[in-house]
Amino acid sequence: MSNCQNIESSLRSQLNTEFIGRQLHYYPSLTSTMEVAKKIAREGAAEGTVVIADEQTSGRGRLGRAWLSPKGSLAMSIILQPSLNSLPQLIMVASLGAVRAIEQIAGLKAQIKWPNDVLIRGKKVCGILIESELRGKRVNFAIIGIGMNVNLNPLAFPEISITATSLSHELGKEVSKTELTSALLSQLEQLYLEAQTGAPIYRQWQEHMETLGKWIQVRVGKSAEQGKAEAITENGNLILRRADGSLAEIVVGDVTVIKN
Ligand code: BT5
Repeated sequence: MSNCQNIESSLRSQLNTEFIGRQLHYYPSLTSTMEVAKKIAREGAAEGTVVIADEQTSGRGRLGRAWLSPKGSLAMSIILQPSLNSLPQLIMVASLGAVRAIEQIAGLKAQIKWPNDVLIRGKKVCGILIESELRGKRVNFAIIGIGMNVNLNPLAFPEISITATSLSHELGKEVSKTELTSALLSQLEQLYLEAQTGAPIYRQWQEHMETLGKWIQVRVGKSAEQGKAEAITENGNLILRRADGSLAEIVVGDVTVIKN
């Protein structure tokens, strides 16, 4: 049995999910799991289909940014068919699932930086990308992309050495990627099903949000807003209180903390 089949079959045997990961496409190396997931979603892949790669050669973040995924990182995309109403909750499902799986398998406390980063001790350990395609008022498919630094040395990668961390770097030992992936898929399934029933996932999300209560700058394209991160809405938007007391509701952006 090749190493690739080994990893794939041990992951299959450890899966505790009903539907997420039951269809599993495993690759030792890929350009980006998002590309393959999108292609097979358009061809009608079942809900819960997972595309997973040991390394990506053109991993991507938001807004055309690059996502580094060398061997030792976890890169996967999950195809879902949420209701239109619950689409905004996918980012919460994904980041909260990552926080819980990290705690469960590595025993580490992780926090969420609005909107899509998972941090340990202020450094990025996991990034999330959501892409979706609508057909009329229906979600044709949505894809959750998750990249996590599991067993890698962030100091070996100059692009991220200052801002990133990994589970092995924090723990001083390696973590089983199979156990982590299986735990993550279980957490995602549970949260996704909760979100579909209309449960208020944002409350739990908010509890892990390190951004709240801080004085921040949010960059949206070329413009920027400053204020205190005051609350999260049900849809995951950030409520910012500006210095003059007025409120702004921010849907997307990049946050920099100015003052704790
Ligand atoms: C993200 O974008 O954080 C979303 C990353 C999603 C990656 C997954 S992996 C599986 C799936 N397939 C893909 O091709 N993508 C998804 P954003 O918020 O735009 O953050 C990107 C920024 O994070 C970069 O500009 C770097 O500064 C930083 N970065 C890149 N690689 C990193 C890494 N491995 N660890 C920590 N930070 C990283």
